[in-house]
Amino acid sequence: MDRILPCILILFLYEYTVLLTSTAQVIRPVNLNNPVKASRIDNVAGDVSPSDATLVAEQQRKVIHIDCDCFFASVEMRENPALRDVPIAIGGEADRRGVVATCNYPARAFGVRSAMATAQARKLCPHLKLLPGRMALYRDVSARLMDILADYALQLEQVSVDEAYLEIAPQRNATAIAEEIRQRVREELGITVSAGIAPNKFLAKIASDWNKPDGQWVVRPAQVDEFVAALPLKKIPGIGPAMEKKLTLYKLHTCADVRQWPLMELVRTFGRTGAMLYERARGIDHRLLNNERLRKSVSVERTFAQDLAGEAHCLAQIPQLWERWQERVERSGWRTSALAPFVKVKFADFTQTTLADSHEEATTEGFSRLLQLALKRENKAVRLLGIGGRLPEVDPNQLTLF
Ligand code: TTP
Ligand code: MG
Ligand code: MG
Repeated sequence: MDRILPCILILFLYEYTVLLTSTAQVIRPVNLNNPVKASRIDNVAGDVSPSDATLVAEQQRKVIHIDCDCFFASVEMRENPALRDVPIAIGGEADRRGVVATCNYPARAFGVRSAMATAQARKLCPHLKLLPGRMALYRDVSARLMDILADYALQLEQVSVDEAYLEIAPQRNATAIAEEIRQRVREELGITVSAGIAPNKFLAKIASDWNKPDGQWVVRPAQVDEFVAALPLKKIPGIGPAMEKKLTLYKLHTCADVRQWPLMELVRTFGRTGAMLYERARGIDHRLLNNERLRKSVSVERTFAQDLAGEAHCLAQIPQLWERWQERVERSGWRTSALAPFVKVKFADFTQTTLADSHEEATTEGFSRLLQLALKRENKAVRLLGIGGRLPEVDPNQLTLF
């Protein structure tokens, strides 16, 4: 019996790791639009003082961190809305010494948490409803989420199954983008996410937790100092329970406490973590986004308030979809001519069909032809229409050729 617990734990951790590695498929294309990378290139060229250029670029950075709210549980609640108001957890059964992968917010009100033994969770919340988990479904939702995020990002770094960083162009309105992302995820995926907006990854990650669930928080450059000062050190990614204990021995609890220590002292006492703490305590994080996900398509879709009946009404939607699609293609950096068009139709009874033709042109006429064919498949009213273009299959190593 004693062997079962480690086995279940390992199984869970294994699934979790597989999930992360399989979804975080990454490439590194050269993106000259990225202001941060561009500034580094300037530095190498020696046109400007390196420190000045880096400083300006970093102050201008706009990073958004997105994290799903109680991710596995959210997907389960979407699949069965009756679960929304009852405490649920995803995990192994208590009699098999299972652990909780996650739980919804009603369960959290009872103190149930991720990685807690299910037996303990049941003690805290006797009417907890336990679900076994559906990894394939979560993986699918995760991939769709990343597709949505890719529409807005100059660079995208997926860090786990339910979270990612986006670097957006400094001149764009990050608050509005985060709002749009959250709304699209709600409408298209049926789950909620929270967002943090800040000049760097560290602050964006902390900020996305600030107004969770279903919220967002902005840390503007002028607010960084104040935002960070009261932050407990255990909130800093990379500070685990052991390091927290050690910091407490030195009476270090918040970032303001750390600021009292000279860099050398921090490094002597805490090694590399000390150097990291010196920067984070001042809201500094130079890390760039280092992964960009290879996206597979660029698409837009619209769900209608009232179902559309008849081909003519559906075709009349193409110009508007086309306009939105063009904007998105432009943002993605691809050219329309490189994309193989497809249309998606969801009917009133929620069945759906997708029709693609790599020989068809991605033009309004091309999409109209595809749509006419797709509509012939079913004689039903239409609930949703989408158009999109698939990217050519490329070897990631060859991507710099494009
Ligand atoms: P998290 O983002 O850490 O947690 P969460 O999305 O469930 O809740 P929150 O609203 O606080 O962000 O993890 C994402 C998913 O990863 C989570 O839904 C289930 C899975 N997971 C595990 O399987 N084991 C774990 O120990 C943790 C922390 C998460
Ligand atoms: Mg989450
Ligand atoms: Mg997460």
